[in-house]
Amino acid sequence: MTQDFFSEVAGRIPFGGLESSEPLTYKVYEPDRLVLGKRMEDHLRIAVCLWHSFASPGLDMFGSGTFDRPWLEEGLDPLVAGRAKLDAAFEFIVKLGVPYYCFHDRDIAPEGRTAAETRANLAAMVEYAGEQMARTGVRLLWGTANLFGHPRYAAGAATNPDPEVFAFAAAQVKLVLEATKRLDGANYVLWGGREGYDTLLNTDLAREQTQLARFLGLVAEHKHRIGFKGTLLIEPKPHEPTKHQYDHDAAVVHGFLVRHGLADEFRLNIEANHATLSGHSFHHEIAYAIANGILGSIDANRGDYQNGWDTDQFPNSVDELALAIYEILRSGGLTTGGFNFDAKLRRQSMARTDLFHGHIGGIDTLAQALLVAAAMVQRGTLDRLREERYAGWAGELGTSILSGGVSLEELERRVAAGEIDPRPVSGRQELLENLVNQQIWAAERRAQADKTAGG
Ligand code: XUL
Ligand code: CO
Repeated sequence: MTQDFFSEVAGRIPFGGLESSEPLTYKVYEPDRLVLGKRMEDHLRIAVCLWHSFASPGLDMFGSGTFDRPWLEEGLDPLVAGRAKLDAAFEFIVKLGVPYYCFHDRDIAPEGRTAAETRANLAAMVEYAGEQMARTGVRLLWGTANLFGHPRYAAGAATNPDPEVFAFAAAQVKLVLEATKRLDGANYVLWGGREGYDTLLNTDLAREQTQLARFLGLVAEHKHRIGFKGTLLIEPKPHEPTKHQYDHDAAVVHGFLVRHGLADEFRLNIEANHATLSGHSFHHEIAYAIANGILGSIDANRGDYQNGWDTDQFPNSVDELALAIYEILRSGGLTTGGFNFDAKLRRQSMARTDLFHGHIGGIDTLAQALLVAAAMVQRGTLDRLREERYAGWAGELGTSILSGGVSLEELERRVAAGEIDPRPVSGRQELLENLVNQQIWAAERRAQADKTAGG
C-alpha cells in the first residue's frame, strides 16, 4: 500500500475565510488566531478519533461497509493492515492540521488467538503509533480500552456476573493505561460500553454497582502506581448498547463517584449526543460538570432531533456550541481535555475526502462558537444579569441563612412580623435569549473589524 491515501489534498488545509468558494479550506478556524489572549488551537485542543474515521467500514445493521478504506480490505495481514490504517490516520491528521488523536486498543491492534498474542499485537502497534507521533508531532488526547465489542463482554465488563470477565477487562485496561502513558496521553477514558442491563429480571443492581466501583478504584490505584500524570475520565451515556447504562448522565456519575470515595480521581468526558439522549441539553451537561468541578473533556458531535439514537453526526450548530463553550471559557477553559470528534460520516459519504468535509465543518463550527462565546465573556452579556438576580444573597438575610446563623423559628418570626415580604421579579428569559442571539449574529462581523484594525 502506498503512503498517500489522501492525494486529493496536497498539503495542509489552508485558511480560506468566509468568502472562499474552495470547500477544502477553513472558513473560520485559524490555529494561531488569538481569542481572549489564547490561540484558537490551545482553546479547542481538537482531536480526530480513530474508530469512526479509520476503523469503521461504514456498516449498519441493515447492510455492509460502504466506505472506501483500502486499509480495511479483507485478506490483509492484520498487522500490515494496522500499520496502513495508522499511516492513513496520521496523513489525514497532519493535513487537517489538528494537534491530537484518540483511540481504543482494538482500533489500532486486533485481538489475537490468545491473550499473549493480543498483548503482543498491542505492543507492536503502540510502538508504531509512537514512531508516527514522533515523526508528525501529533499528540494523544486520550486512549481507552474497547470493553464492549467482543462477545465475552455481552453482559458487561466490570459489571459482568462472571468475575473472570471482570479480570479479563481489568487486564485489558492495565495494558491500555500503560500504552496511554507510554504515548504521553493527556487523559485516559472509561466509557461504560455495556456496563448496564438489558433486563432487570436477571440483574442484581446492588452487586453490579459495587463491582463497578471496585473496578474504577483499581484503575485509579494503577494510575498512581505507574505514575500516569493524565486525567482519568468517565464518559456518561444513558442507554445504547444496553437498555440502561449505569453512567447515565453527569449528575448520576458524579453521585456514584462521591458515594464510592472516587470523586477526586475522575472527571467527565461529556459527549453532546449522549447529553441529548439522556434528555438534557449539551449545555446542561457541561454546566453541571463545571458547577461540580468535574469537567474533563468533550466528545464533539450531534444527534438528530427526529431520531432517538446516537447518530454521532459532525456538529454544525453554532447556537448550541456557543453556550457550551461560553461555560467552558467562564470556568477558565479546558486543561488536559480537548474537543474530540466522536463523529461519523453518513453511510453514503463513501469517499475518503468526505472525512475532510466532515471535520472541516465541525472545526469551523467550533471556531465560530468560540468567537461568539468569547464575545459573551468579554462583554459580560449574561454575567451582569445573573449577578443582579442573586444580589439579595449578599445582604444580611442571605448571608445569615447560608452561614447557618438563623433557624426556621427565627425566619418564621421575621416573616410574621412583616420584616420579610418578597416581591417576584422577572427572570427575563426572552431578553437573555435575544442578547445571546445578538452576539451570535455580530461575532464574525466584529472579528473581521478587529482584524482590519490590526487587533
Ligand atoms: C460510544 C462512545 C465511545 C466512547 C469511547 O457511544 O462515545 O466511542 O467515546 O469508548
Ligand atoms: Co464518545
